[in-house]
Order: sequence, then structure tokens, then C-alpha cells
Amino acid sequence: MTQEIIKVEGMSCMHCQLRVKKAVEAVEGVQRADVNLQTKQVTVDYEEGKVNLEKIKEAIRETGYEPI
Ligand SMILES: [Cu+2]
Repeated sequence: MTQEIIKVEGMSCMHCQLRVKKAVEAVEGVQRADVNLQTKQVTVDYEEGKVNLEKIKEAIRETGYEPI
């Protein structure tokens, strides 16, 4: 299992937090996503080989937020 932290702009409330969490966790190969609104960081646990960081960022982008 690999853990990465992605910085995401545009999240302002618990609704955003949940949307991002659900979107990331829906990506195949992702085991868990934790969104911290205060630091604007998404901590993702995923299986390398099944998914990569770019795919995870894309899922965030599709939800309407901006991964950095
Ligand atoms: Cu919101």
C-alpha cells in the first residue's frame, strides 16, 4: 500500500470534503481517502500498479476541485 498526500484547492465545507472523499474512494485501487479541510490535504492509501496519482487527481478534478 502506498500513501500520498494531495493538496486540493477549492474545498470550503464538509460537503466538499465528503464529495472529494467519495470521489477518490470510488477510484479502483484506492483503499482509503482522508480529507482535511483545514490543511486542504487529501491523504490517499492506494495500491500501486492498480492506480496512479494522476488518475486520482483526475477524479478530484472531475468533481470540480483543483488538485495541485
Ligand atoms: Cu462545500
